[in-house]
Order: sequence, then structure tokens, then C-alpha cells
Amino acid sequence: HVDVPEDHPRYESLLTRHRIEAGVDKGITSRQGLIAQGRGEAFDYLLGERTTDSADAAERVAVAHLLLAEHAVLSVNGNVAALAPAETVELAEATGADIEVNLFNRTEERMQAIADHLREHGAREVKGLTADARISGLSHERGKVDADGIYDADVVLVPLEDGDRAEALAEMGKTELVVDLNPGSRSARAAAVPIVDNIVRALPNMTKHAQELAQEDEATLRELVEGFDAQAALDEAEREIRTGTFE
Ligand code: PTJ
Repeated sequence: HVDVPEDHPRYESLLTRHRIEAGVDKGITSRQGLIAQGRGEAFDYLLGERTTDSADAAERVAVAHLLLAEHAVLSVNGNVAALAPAETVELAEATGADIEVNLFNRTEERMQAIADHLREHGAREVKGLTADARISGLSHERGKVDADGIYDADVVLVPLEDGDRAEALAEMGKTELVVDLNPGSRSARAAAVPIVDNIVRALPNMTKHAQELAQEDEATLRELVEGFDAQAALDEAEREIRTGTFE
């Protein structure tokens, strides 16, 4: 139970914080996830806790990638599972992507708890538990993935990812879509499409774009993808942070 007054200026942020706490209690989120959330909140505050125009544009391009993919996978960690389980399932349905649990601090208990949690929120198939392939360039535990999941994917959405793993996935030649509130993070810089937005806003907005873009032909989607400039998106996010007015 949460008692957050709806007129509190940080209402959404306090609710989000509570979801992460509940995730830790349920064995879904790691304790490090609490620290990651705090970092994210600081950037979100500086961005005005809204989806900027440039983040919205990046979300639309990311969806075009997911729709054009041979095999798209949405990677889920302990923070994403706690914050937006149903929203993850909805985006997967809208784009035909697979869902794979992929943890930075992998434990079998947390893998299982997250897979169960996603199924409770409507996921039909959850990958990640087989762990019969490796991301090259990472230590054993950190590199575990499914052969018919992330290993095989051409396009991967990795929200709130650790920098080393984001770089290793990019080096494997995958088109990486990263959601990260810090435009200076190595993950955001390694991405083909950096999305500087809160995961709780990014996922539903991407599903909305997917519903629109599903009507478009392949040429239109390719044009969207080719017109995107990752560096310009990062620069724009930085500019928003520097010039924002804070409440
Ligand atoms: O569940 P696991 O074991 O896979 O671990 C997940 C965490 C997030 C703990 C792990 O990947 C980690 O330690 O990540 P980092 O290195 O702290 O990076 C997380 C990044 O996500 C930081 O740049 C944060 O600013 C950003 N971030 C945090 N919360 C959000 C966010 N970005 C978008 N939305 C958020 N809600």
C-alpha cells in the first residue's frame, strides 16, 4: 500500500520509487536497482519529468527498427520488471518482439521471479532461462543469453543497461535501442537509437507509435530509420538538461 498524495508535485516520481521498493521486497529488483533508480530520478528531474520532443522522435524511430527487424528482443532487468511489466508485454505484442530476462547481477531466483512476474502481466513466452549462448567479450555470468533469443536477434531494446554489456552487444553487430535517462552514459553512447526518457513513459509511448506505424509500408519505416542522427539526439537531451527550468 502506498500513501502518496495525488497533488504532491513529485507524485509520479514517488509512485515509481515505491514500485522499485516493492520490486526489491518481491525478489525481482536488486538492491543496486535502488541506486540506479536514484540516479535516473536525478536526470529525470533535470529533464522536467516529461518526454521531450527529441525523445519522442527517438521512440518512434526505435519502433520502426523493431517493426523492420528479422528478430527483435526486448531485454528485461530487475528495474524494468518492477516498473513496467505490463507495458513491456504490450510493446512486445505491438511489435512482434520476444521478451528475454537478462540480468546484470544474475541469480536463478531473480530470473525465475521476474519470468513469473512477466507471465502474471500477460507474457506468453519469456526467454532467458535457458542461457545456452554467450555475449562475446563478457565474463561468464554477465554474458549469458538464450541462443534463440538475444544471441540470435538483429535488434535489441536494452533499457537501463550497464555500459560494458551495451558496448559488447553493439560490437556483436546488433542494432541497439537503449532507454537511459543519462545522455552521457556509455550505454546511451553505444546505442544506434538512444532514448533519453524514463522507461515508465517510454514504453507506453512506443506502443502508441507501434500502433500507428504498423499501417506504414517498409519504405516509410526505412526512411524514418535512415533519417535518424544518434549524436544529435544525445546533444539535444544534454541541451534540454542545461536549459531546463526546474520546479
Ligand atoms: O536487475 P539487474 O541485475 O540486471 O540490474 C539492473 C541495474 C539497473 C541495477 C544495472 O543494470 C545497473 O547497475 O545499471 P546502472 O549502471 O546503474 O545504469 C542504469 C542507468 O539507467 C543509469 O544511467 C540511470 O540514469 C538510468 N535509469 C535509472 N532509472 C531509469 C533510468 N533510465 C530510464 N528510466 C528509469 N526509470
